[in-house]
Amino acid sequence: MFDALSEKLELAWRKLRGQDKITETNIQEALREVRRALLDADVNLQVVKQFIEDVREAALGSEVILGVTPDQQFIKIVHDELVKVMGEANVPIAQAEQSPTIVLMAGLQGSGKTTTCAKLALYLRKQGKKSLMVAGDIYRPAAIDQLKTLGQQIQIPVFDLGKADPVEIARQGVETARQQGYDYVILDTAGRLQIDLEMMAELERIKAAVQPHEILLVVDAMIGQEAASLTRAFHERLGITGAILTKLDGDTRGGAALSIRQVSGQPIKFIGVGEKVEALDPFYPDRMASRILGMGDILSLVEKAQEEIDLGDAASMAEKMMTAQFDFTDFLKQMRLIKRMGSLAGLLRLMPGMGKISEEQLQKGQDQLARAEAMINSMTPEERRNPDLLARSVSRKRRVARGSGHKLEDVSRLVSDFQRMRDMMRNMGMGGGFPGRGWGLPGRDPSWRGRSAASPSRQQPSPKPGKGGSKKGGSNRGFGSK
Ligand SMILES: Nc1nc2c(ncn2[C@@H]2O[C@H](COP(=O)(O)OP(=O)(O)OP(=O)(O)O)[C@@H](O)[C@H]2O)c(=O)[nH]1
Ligand SMILES: [Mg+2]
Repeated sequence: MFDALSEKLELAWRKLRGQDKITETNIQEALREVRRALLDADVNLQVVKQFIEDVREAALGSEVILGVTPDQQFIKIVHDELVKVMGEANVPIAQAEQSPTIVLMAGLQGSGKTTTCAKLALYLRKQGKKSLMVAGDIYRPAAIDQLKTLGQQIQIPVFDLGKADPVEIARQGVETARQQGYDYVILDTAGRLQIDLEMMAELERIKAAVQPHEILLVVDAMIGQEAASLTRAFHERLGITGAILTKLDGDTRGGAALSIRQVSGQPIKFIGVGEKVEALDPFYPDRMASRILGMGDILSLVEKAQEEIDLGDAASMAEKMMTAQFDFTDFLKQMRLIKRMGSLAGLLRLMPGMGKISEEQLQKGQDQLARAEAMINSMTPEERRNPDLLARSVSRKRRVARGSGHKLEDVSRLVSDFQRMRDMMRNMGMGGGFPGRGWGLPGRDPSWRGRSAASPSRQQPSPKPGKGGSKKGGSNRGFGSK
């Protein structure tokens, strides 16, 4: 799901990639792409306008984060704003002080009300709560049977009075639940093709009669743009307390999720993700934001980078790289940092576009790093500081090979790769192509970091900004990757 939206947004990130920081100018275009993507995804225009303004403000006011690139940082900002629009945290279903908690389902025809009654009852049972479902749709011929069948399937009782007055059915259903000690009573109601006044009036009467604790608007995610006006109409008449967004498993464009909260101020509480009765999940704004952005889990990468990277360490590493003093000891540090941040496989999966990397490729990369580490561990401290010692001496290389259980040519390749990379850094006057590059780790782009607000005292006269850092394909150039 949300594929269309995330593909569009991918463009926005791409435009920021290779830039060295977020500025008024380069953000213009990225914002335009975000705007277009959201509109294409059927997000309501008003919602989009407000959203873009919020993102612009947040982006321009943001501090550079060490170890992540501007596009990654921008994604994080957009993500955080999405989370804000959708309501920060999950809001659980109401629980009345005195049982039963009365839940009224409302929504258009076919939005999933009846199915969701059963899903909710099942969900609540897993929380140890007993529910009674009430068949309040007397208009559609098979509606009562549909609810009963679902009830049998999950062994949840259904209260019905056949084709009686829906208000009376609701009243008696609630009364029965009260007498029989149910925790929840879930009222199914009739849907209509359009938001018609009669249906609203009936819902209002039911509301007045039973005073529900929870009025949940069931919205089919596929209605996109329409979600805004639908939500408004129901909220004005009925005062909804929340929403359930259904059919998110289908090929939807996701816009509805953004509109509901914005328009009503009420949270989405659950999402329907399939036809089966088990297919109901609590709604988490942050997860939904990640899904909309389709960026794997790049946000946790940014957060990890924020947490894990020792700022001082990163800055001195950058200095070393600029003066090409980077040695095997630093390399080892970098690798340990990668390890601390989780497995290489895990890390790569967090990267946009890396989701499809094969298990085999991942394993290979991981093995290569492990091999390099083993070899470096077999070096003397002197050799680590001065890789040229190894380059000049076959017997040293042979010792390292033996000590680490590798072949002589493995060690030779590690050393020559390392030297080549260091020469390259020296030539550019700055870092490039060492492990960690392209993974958003320190050293990715020292010129950017050099200007970081977090280390003003370490500012360097920035050498040819971005050159090494923006070249494509560098991340494949690590040790032993030939
Ligand atoms: N794929 C998918 N299908 C769903 C979901 N929720 C409901 N459906 C399907 O949508 C169709 C309509 O669901 P109902 O529960 O009958 O909808 P309703 O709102 O009660 O419809 P009316 O009673 O006619 O107003 C059924 O075929 C359900 O199986 C969902 O989350 N995912
Ligand atoms: Mg129904």
